Amino acid sequence: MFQIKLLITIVHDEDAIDLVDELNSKGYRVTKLASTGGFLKSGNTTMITGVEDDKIEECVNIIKSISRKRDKMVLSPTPSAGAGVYIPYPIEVETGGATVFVVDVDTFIKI
Ligand code: 2BA
Repeated sequence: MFQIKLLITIVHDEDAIDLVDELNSKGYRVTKLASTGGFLKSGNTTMITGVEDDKIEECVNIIKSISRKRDKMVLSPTPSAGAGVYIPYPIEVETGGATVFVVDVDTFIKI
């Protein structure tokens, strides 16, 4: 008997539509949520996908094939130390391809 898992996937906004299209075309249902990264304070996309556990590998492979890593220059979110003065400095941050959580689902009900 299959167990349902929930994939929670955080991707770059620019990859989101392609990923939804590809998952849908392979028969997966997706809910797409606008989200914000806590560190960069910029938009990203969170997708929730309910799948049977034997499909996790295929789903993760689809996510891998679409999601690209990106380097981004940002101002440091934490101040450099010194005399109470906030001096932002640029840092390079690598984001994505994707952050994926696989979560057990206790019960799945469709009405
Ligand atoms: P953000 O929190 O905006 O983080 C963007 C990128 O900044 C991260 O990329 C990572 O490279 C860097 N970063 C995050 N926190 C950092 C810190 N405390 N110090 C130094 N660098 C830091 P990713 O790891 O690819 O994460 C992309 C987005 O996925 C995150 O956006 C966040 O929205 C989500 N995410 C990643 N890991 C998560 C986790 N364990 N729990 C919840 N959300 C997570």
